[in-house]
Amino acid sequence: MELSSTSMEAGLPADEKRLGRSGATRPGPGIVHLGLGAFFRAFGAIYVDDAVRGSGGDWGIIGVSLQSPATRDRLAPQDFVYTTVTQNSDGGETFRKVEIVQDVLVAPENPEAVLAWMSDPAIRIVTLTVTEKGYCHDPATGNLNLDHPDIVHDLENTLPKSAPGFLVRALQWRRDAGLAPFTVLTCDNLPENGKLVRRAVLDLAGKVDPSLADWISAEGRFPSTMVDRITPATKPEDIERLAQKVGYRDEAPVMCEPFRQWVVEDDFVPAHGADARPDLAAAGVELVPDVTPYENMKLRMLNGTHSSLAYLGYLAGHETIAETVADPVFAGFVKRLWREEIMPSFTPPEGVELDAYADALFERYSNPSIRHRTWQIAMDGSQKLPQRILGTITDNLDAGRACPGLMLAVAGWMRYVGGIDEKGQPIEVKDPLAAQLRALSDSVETADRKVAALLSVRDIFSSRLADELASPVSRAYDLLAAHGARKAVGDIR
Ligand code: CS2
Repeated sequence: MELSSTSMEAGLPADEKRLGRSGATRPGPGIVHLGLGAFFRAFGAIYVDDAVRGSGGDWGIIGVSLQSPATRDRLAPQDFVYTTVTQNSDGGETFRKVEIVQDVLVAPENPEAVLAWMSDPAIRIVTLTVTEKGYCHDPATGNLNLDHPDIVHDLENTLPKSAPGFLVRALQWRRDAGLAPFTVLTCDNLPENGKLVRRAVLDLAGKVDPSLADWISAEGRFPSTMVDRITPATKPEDIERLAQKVGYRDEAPVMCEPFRQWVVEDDFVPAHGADARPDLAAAGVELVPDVTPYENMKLRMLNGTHSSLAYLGYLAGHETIAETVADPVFAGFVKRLWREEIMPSFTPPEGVELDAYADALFERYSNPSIRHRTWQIAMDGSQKLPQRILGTITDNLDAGRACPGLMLAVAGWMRYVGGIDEKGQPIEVKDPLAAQLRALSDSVETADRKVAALLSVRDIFSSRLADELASPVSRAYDLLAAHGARKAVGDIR
C-alpha cells in the first residue's frame, strides 16, 4: 500500500511537514503574470483567488520570473502553494494558504516557453509587477529607452529579455495565430501605468513591425490601475516563526499588512466577451472609468512620504518605517508633509476625504508588526523620485507654494546615493544608476557642487527642475551634512 503524503509525514516534526495542494479542483490558467515577487503574491493573486472562489472561472495564474530562478525554486517543491501572513498592529497574524498559482517559469532559462504560455488561447490577461525599472523607459519623460541594453537585445533577437519585449513578441505570436490579444494589466506604482506600458509596447512593436503596432493599437487594451498593500520582504525568521505557528514548512511565504486596495479601469479586450476578466468587483476591486485621481493620490500621499521617510529615516539610523514614525520628530515631519506640501498639490478622487486618508496612512505606517525596512524602500530611487516627489514639487512651484520638506527629501536621497551614512559607514545603494550617481557625487567636494552634479542627471530631473531646485536643495543638503537628518527634519517648519 502506498503511504499518503500526510501519513508519510506524520512522524516528522511539525515544521518539516511539506506544504502542498488541498485537492480542491484547480482552475485552468487564464493569466500570465510577469515578475512574480512578494507584492503580487500578496495582492493581485489574492484578489484573483477571491474572484475565482466567489464566482468561478478559469483564472489560474502562470507566474514568470524575468530574472532569477529563486522564487520558482522555492515554490516548485510545494507545488506553487504558499502562505500569506497578514500582520496586525496588535502583533496577531492570520494565515492563508493560496493555491491560485499553477506554475512558475524562469524566462532566461526558456523564453520560448514563456511566449508559448502568453500566446495560449486560454490566456486572456497578462499582469505585471516588474518594478519601475522593468518598463525600460526614461523616468523623466516616460519614453521607451531605445538604448537600454535589454531593449537593444530585444530589437535584434526574436526571443526577448525585457518585459516590453515579451509583451510585443507574444502579441505578435497571437496576431499571427489569429488570436485576440490579451489585456495588459500593469500593477506597478507608476502614474498612468496603463498608458506608460502601452507606449512602451507600441514604441517597440513599431520598430519590430509597424503593422503589429497598428494591430495592438486597435485591438489591445492597457487599463491603468492603482495598487496598494504594504508588503515587506520576507526574512528567514518569518519562515521559522510560520513553521512553528502553522505546523508546516513554507519556504516562500509573503508578509503583508491587513489593508489592501485595487482600483482598475474597466477596459479589457472586448473580443474575450464575458470571459475578459475575473469577477474582480465581487472580490472587492474598484472598477472605475478613470484611475488617474486615485493613482495621483496614492503615489504622492503614500509612496512620496514612504520614500521621504526612507532616505531621511535611514540617515537618522532608523531601520524600519514603523520605527521612523515612532520617532516624534519624524511623525511631525510626515504629517506636515501631507498637510502643507502634498495634499494641496492635487485633486483627490471624488468622495475621498484626504485628512482621513492621511490618518489611515499614519496608522498603517505605525503598525509595529510590519518590519518594512527603510533600506528596502530606498531602493531604485532614480526610478521612483519623479512620480513620487518631483511631480508634487513641480506643482508646488507652479502654485508658488514653498515645499521645504520635499526639498529635504530630495537632499536626503542625494546624501543616500553618495553612499556614506552619518556615522561614516558605507550604504549599500541598490539602484540601476548607483555607480553613475556615486561617481557624480564623488567628483566634486562642496555641497552645492554635489547637488548640481546630481541635478544634471536628465533621466531624473528636467532642466527646469534642475534650475529651480539648485538653491533650496543645496541649503537642505548643507543642513543634513552639518546637523544630521534627525535635526534637519525637526527644524522644518
Ligand atoms: C514602497 C512600496 O518599496 C517601496 O518603494 O513605497 O512598495 C509601497 O509599500 C507600496 O506601494 C504600498 O502599496
